[in-house]
Amino acid sequence: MTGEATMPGPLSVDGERLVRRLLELGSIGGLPGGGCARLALTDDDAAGRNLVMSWMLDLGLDVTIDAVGNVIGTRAGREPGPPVMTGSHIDTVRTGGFYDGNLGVIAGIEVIETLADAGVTPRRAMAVGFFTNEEGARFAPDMLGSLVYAGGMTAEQAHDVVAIDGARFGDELERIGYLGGSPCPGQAPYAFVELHIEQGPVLEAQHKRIGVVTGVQGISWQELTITGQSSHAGTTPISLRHDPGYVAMELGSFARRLANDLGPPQVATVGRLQLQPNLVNVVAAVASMTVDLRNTDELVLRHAEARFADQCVTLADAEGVVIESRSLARFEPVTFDTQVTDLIELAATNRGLSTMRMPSGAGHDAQMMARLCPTAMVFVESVGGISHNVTEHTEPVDLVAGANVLLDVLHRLAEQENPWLAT
Ligand code: HGY
Ligand code: MN
Ligand code: MN
Repeated sequence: MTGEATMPGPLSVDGERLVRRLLELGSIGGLPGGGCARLALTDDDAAGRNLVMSWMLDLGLDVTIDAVGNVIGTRAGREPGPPVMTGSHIDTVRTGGFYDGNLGVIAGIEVIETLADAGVTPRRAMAVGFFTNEEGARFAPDMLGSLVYAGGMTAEQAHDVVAIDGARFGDELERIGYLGGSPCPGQAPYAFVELHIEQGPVLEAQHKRIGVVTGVQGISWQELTITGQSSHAGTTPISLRHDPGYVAMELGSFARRLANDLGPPQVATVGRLQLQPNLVNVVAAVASMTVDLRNTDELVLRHAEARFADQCVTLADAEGVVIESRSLARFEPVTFDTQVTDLIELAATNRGLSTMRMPSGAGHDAQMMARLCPTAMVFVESVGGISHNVTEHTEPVDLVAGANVLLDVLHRLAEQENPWLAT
């Protein structure tokens, strides 16, 4: 690694301001039993966007909005050139917590504000962004905004995506006032580092403070529409049925058996399942379901997809139903830049924080930004490994520790000579 092996000086973030903003943002779309719901491009998402943008503008950042609603705030450096960038997302799932995505955005603002408060203007510009529709819960695929930013989809294609509630992406973006004029793909940053909660049980189980994220596992989402024959639940003999509800449940249990058969890190999830007409005494006419398959190994993921597809053919033949599959998202595993992961490990160690290297089970905007520049992620612990659940929690001490590691890494990247030359 060229350049000095030390990290910047003893600056630290304002932990009280960081936590206060997380709770303030979390109150938007707040749910009665705790947690929050800000599905992408809803009015609650718009309110969250407005609040975070106000913090960026109050900080004096140059704020841009692009053609899919990605919002980026930039503070100029001493020299011209691409910014060191951080960020994440502020849209949530329907049963979201206060930290998934939000931490990376608010910590990014906090880092820039801490440097500005200290009168420090790094060599390179620094930028913090929130990307549209990272969750993919309302519009598929997930990471849609950062995918467009990185050139993996056009803004026009994104505008025509239809939500699970029938709304069109471009119409909703315009309705909430976030159809911006900045071009897509976006500017390639000098480097991208994302702080995020782990959302899993590993850091807690291993008693480690900081996750040095080495990459993101591959993701395969498909939506199945299973069409059979609706009939009377009492009079129709089993041998004469063409029951999509039965097939859907068989496929759901097959997915679990497949994951167990392949072993970790293979996972399989049926997150959505709907029957029509969904009545107690009617054999369903149609079943629709989603299947989420993930693995860190692309070949094993393809093998899992193939075995699942074979099971669909077998069941469709046996039950006399028709199964149509539509891909909602398909991203191969991503490996992050080792120079950036080394910096994260050094920064955490210099702050006396224990670390471990680990892949991410969840998808993140960083996996898209890795297409543009050297990229990596910082994880902090999720209590009980719980996320995508209103009880999601990360202790303030860990929120602040993660933000300080982010501060040191971004500051180092913003000051260093060009380290991307071969060492
Ligand atoms: O699905 C995911 O992994 C992410 O939360 N979008
Ligand atoms: Mn997230
Ligand atoms: Mn999420």
